[in-house]
Amino acid sequence: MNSDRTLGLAVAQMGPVHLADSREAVVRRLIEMLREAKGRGAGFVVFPELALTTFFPRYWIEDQDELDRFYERTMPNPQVQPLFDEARSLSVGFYLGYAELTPEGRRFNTAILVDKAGAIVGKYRKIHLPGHSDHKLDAPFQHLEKKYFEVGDLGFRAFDMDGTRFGMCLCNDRRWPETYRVLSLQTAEIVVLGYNTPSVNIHWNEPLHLRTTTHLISLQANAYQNALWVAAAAKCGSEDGFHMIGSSVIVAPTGEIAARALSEDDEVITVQADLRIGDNFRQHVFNFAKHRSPEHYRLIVERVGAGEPLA
Ligand code: ING
Repeated sequence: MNSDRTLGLAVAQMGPVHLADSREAVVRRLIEMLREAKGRGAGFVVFPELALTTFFPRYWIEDQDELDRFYERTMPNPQVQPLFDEARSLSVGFYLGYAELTPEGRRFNTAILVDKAGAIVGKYRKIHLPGHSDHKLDAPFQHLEKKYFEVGDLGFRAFDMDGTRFGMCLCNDRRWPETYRVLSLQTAEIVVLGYNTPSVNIHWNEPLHLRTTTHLISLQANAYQNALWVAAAAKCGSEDGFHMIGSSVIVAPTGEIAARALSEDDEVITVQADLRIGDNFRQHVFNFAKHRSPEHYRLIVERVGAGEPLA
């Protein structure tokens, strides 16, 4: 039997971050949850997407300086440094989502992987940007990720950290099977992600419960189909009156939910994740080398939108 491969894994769900909340106040909340996770035996903590600010893509913002307030120009930076310092002193790694403004002026919805020594070992820029770029005057709120961010240019990559192979993604990426398959083809053992998911669908009258249902189906199915642990951290609750779903979860490679947040506030959930669970599924069920036939999957890469049946 291979050695003990247990990862003390935590998801730190965040309650609302309002427009008026400072980064300093948010970072204090993150540090508090990091300490709680450590106290419960976690060595790695997943924070949400865009964790440092309110979910600003809900607003139509024309003033560039006002919009730039929501982005980080450097990472770490003085506001976030206390989180890096505390994580290093507690020897805890973490995933953090934030809005990135590069020195060249490019904007991405970004996440980083930080190891127990406080070093950034991986970066990911969101590829599946949902929503729209036009101003929907009749909508109760906007979803302007296609206006405020570029499509990520770093691809889906797996990173080795503290003896475990991590994949990262962000929010809407979790709904696309390609995300997990590209990562599991790099032998990722765990995929970590943050999300901000509005309860209300601005495109059609979707029953509210379906937001949580489709969120869980996406994580559980893809965890099982790729023999992955999946840890997903919500920023949730009502941000200045705009509600987002919670249901942060840690899902095992069996597809089963190993832990789930119960509130819509700051809440830490933890699992002593046995990474060996994925081994059996990779060997006996989703043994890619043994069973896959990419010559029959070509449409997945060759086509963007759906088209005519193959001749
Ligand atoms: N939010 C939502 C998400 O993917 C969404 C947007 C919800 C798209 C439901 C489609 C269906 O959870 C972000 N930020 O991607």
